[in-house]
Amino acid sequence: MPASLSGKWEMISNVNFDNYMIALGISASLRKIAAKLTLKKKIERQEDQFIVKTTSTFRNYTVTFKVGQEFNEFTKGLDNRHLKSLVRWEGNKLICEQTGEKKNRGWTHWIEDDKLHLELFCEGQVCKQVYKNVSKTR
Ligand code: VLZ
Repeated sequence: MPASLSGKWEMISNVNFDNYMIALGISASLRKIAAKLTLKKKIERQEDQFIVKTTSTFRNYTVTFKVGQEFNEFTKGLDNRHLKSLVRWEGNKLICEQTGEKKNRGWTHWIEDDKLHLELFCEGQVCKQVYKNVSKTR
C-alpha cells in the first residue's frame, strides 16, 4: 500500500510555477499574485472517491473524482477551461490526465520522505511542488 495522500498539507517549495501558469495562459497580473501564495492542500478519501482541495488567501479550487472514472472538470478561478480528466494509480503515484485545449496537461501526486509531492504539467512545462504535512494529530 502506498503511503496515504490523505491529510492537510502546506507548500514548502514551488519550482517553475510561473512557466506552468504561462503555458495555461494566465495573465501577468494574476501570475504575480499567484507566485506569492503559500498553497495548501486538503486531501480526503471517502470510499472510492477523492476530494482534493487547494486553498490560498487568493483563490480556492476543489476537485472530486473516482480513480479510473473519467469526469468533466472545470478549472473555475484558475484558467477557466473545461477538461475531460482521468485519474489512475501507477505504482505509488496518483496520475491525472487532463484532456482539452492544452496538450500534455495533468498532474502527478506521490508521497516521498513524509512529504506530498506534486508535478503539474502543461504543454511541456513541469511545475514541481512539495508540501509538508500539517494534519493535526491528537
Ligand atoms: O491541483 O491542479 O493537486 O486540482 C494554483 C492556484 C493552484 C493559484 C492550481 C491561483 C491548482 C491561480 C493545481 C490564479 C489564476 C491543481 C491538482 C493537484 C488538483
